[in-house]
Order: sequence, then structure tokens, then C-alpha cells
Amino acid sequence: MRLEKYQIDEHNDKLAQQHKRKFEFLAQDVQGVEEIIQKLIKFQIAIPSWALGTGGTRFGRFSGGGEPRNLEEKMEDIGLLHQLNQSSGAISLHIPWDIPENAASVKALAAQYGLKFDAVNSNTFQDQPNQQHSYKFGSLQHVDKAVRKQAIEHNIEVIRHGVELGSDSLTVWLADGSSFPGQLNFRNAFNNTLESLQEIYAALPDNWKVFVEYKAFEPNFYSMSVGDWGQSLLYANKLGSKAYTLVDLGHHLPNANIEQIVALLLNEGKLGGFHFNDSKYGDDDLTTGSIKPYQLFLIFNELVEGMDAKGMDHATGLGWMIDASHNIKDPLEDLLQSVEAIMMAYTQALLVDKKALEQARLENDVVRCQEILQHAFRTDVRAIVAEARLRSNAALNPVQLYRDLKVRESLVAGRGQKTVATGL
Ligand code: AOS
Ligand code: ZN
Ligand code: ZN
Repeated sequence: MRLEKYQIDEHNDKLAQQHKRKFEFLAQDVQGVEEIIQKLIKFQIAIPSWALGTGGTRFGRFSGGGEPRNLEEKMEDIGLLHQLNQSSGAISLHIPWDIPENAASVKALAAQYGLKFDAVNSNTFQDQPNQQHSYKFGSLQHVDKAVRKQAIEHNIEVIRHGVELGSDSLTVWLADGSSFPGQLNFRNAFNNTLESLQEIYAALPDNWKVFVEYKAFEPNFYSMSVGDWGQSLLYANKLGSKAYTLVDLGHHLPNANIEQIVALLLNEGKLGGFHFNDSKYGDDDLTTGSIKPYQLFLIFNELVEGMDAKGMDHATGLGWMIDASHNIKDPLEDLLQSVEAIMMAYTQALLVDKKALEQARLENDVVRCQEILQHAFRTDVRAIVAEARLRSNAALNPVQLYRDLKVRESLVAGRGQKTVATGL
């Protein structure tokens, strides 16, 4: 289904007066508000194809109904999100969960929805039917060269699909590791993984990037072969200039200072991309901004500062993706909330008075430093984000319009109650 322009216009007209009042009030106190709005309009966040169905836990899965049954329907869902907020103009595919059999028609459909293809993801953490070797004991790290070769070839196949679709990056997330002491020789596991990544790297087109995603634990619980940013950075540095670290917010040990990690990776020119989500305990994959909005703001503060220092374009300089999997919310509503939280944190970071902050730092005025940051964080920027949407012909209140138009009900009517999207 597609929304009609008049449906968005009617919704915006209804909220126009109230919005105008809030926006004008706020704009009086915000310097360079026009510039900020232009940046927000440009900023796009890729939606992962695996976030469109209700996720599960190892204890159960409660399907929400009307879930996309194939890649075409996944694009349809993201097309809807993009119509509602004009900030979700990209899709991140996972192979073989998504099999773009006819690349030309998939590309044409994406263009119709205004979607680009963001990073393509390989999958060597599950065994697929008819697969010769099992990944039970790892993929790129495996002690058996034949298993490593199979995993390398899969990644190269994923690159091929990505090239056909016009993507320009590959994300490698490995479940590889060990669950018990003694199971692995750490050095061999590292060296095997590096050698495998080098073979994949050799197959990367010139204009491509590879993102090496790290994760502290799960599904392996004693060691992960790409367990933290240090290990990811080692691989990325050894691979070469097309290799970068990818930060997934949920992949750290509790209380890690992610904003500092981000700042230093940026400083090294080795930060490639992001998986946004939120968590309280581990890789919870909860809605971005639902648990630690201040941390999200602090991360964006480092991103804006670091990218500006390097002359990087905020919108295109890094791969911005959501990686979430929710078991109780409507996935589309959840994604709208995540995108909104990201846009808010970005806006707040743009509000930080950088000159004043630098001056306060030089004077070791710790109180003032905190005041400056928290002033930005405590500004209610929702009307600025809404104004950016209004100017892009999106909805002032995407979740409300989604509900008013009964989008989920229409999807259920069209696709059925008992559909299960491929993915986690
Ligand atoms: C797994 O924990 C990682 O976050 C992956 O980036 C991602 O969730 C996966 O590739 C989809 O299963
Ligand atoms: Zn991730
Ligand atoms: Zn994860």
C-alpha cells in the first residue's frame, strides 16, 4: 500500500496551527535554525530488512500479523515509513534472508519508493538448507579451511548481489568465538579470521567499504573473535583503507563509554557505520532512545564534533542504520520511534555551543561544560524535527498518522494475520 499525498496533507493541516506555535517559540532561541533544518532533511537512516517482522526471544515469538512475506513487501513497508517521515530512505539487506533474484525489478521497485540500498549483510551464523559445511564452530575463524572457504565465498556472493543493486558496502558480523575456555586457540582464531577477511577484502570493488562489526558476547559466551572495538580496529587496520569498524550500540559490556569509542574511531578515520538500538543489559535491540537518550545525545555530540573536524558530510560520511528486533511492539511503529529518537539526538547535538564548550574546557570550568551539554540535551527539539518533516512533505506526527490511517490493519487485510517475516 501507498499513502496518498492528500492523507498526509490533511493530517498536517489538522496539526498545523499547534505546530507553528511551538516551532516559532523554539526557533526564537535557536541560532541557525534554518541550517539545522536543512541538515535534518538530508539525514537518512537505513532500515534493516530484518526489523520489519516481530522478533522473538529464545522462549517464544508472537507474530503481529501483516508481516512482509518477501523482499518486495519489505520494501513496501520501508516505503511507508519513508512516506511518513522522509528520513528512512534506505534499506539494508541480509543475504540469504533476502534474495534479490531479479535485481533490475528490485531496483526499480526501490526507486519507486525512493529507497537506496545501504550496506548488504552476510550471514554465516546459521546453517542454510543444502549447505555443505556447518557453522556450528564458527565460519571465518574455523579450524577447517573448507568451512572458511565456504564462508568467504558466501561473502563474495553477497558483494555480487550488492553490486547489482547499487549498494557500496558490506557489513560482516560474525557469531564466531568460543563458549568454553580451552575451546579455541585465540591467536589461530584471529589469524584465520584475518586471512578470511583479507580474501573477502580482495573481492571488494574499488568504491566499496567493508564494515567489521564487533560484539562482546552472544551467541558465544566465553570469547568472540571480533569482540570489541580494539579487535575490530586491528582487523580494519590490517585490511586496508576500505575497511572500517562498525559500532552497534548494544554490543558493549555494560556501562562502556561508547561516546569515547566513537570519538577515537572517528579520529583514526576508521569509524564506518552504526547500528542504532538501545539496551539496558546486553544486546537487547530495543527501540533507539528508549532507555538511554542522554547517551545517544552524547554519542551524537561526538559524531558531529568529530565529523566537522574532519570535514565529513553528516548525511553521507558514515553508514547510519538501525538494528533492532522487537518482540512486543508493532515493528513499523517501533521503527518510527527509533528514527525520531535519532533525529532528536542529532538535532540536540547540532545545538551544542561548541565554541563556548571549548572555552570552558580551556578554563577547566567543569560546571560550565556540563551546563552547555545539558542545555542542548534538555531543549525540547521535537518541533524542529517536525518542521523538517513538514518541509519534506512527511507527516508532522508519523505514529499518529500511521494509527489514524489504520496502516497495520490494511497490511493484515492484504497479507493475512499469520505471516512470518524472514529474519531473526
Ligand atoms: C548481531 O547481534 C548483530 O547486531 C548483527 O548486526 C545483526 O543483528 C544481524 O546481522 C542480523 O541478524
Ligand atoms: Zn548489529
Ligand atoms: Zn546485535
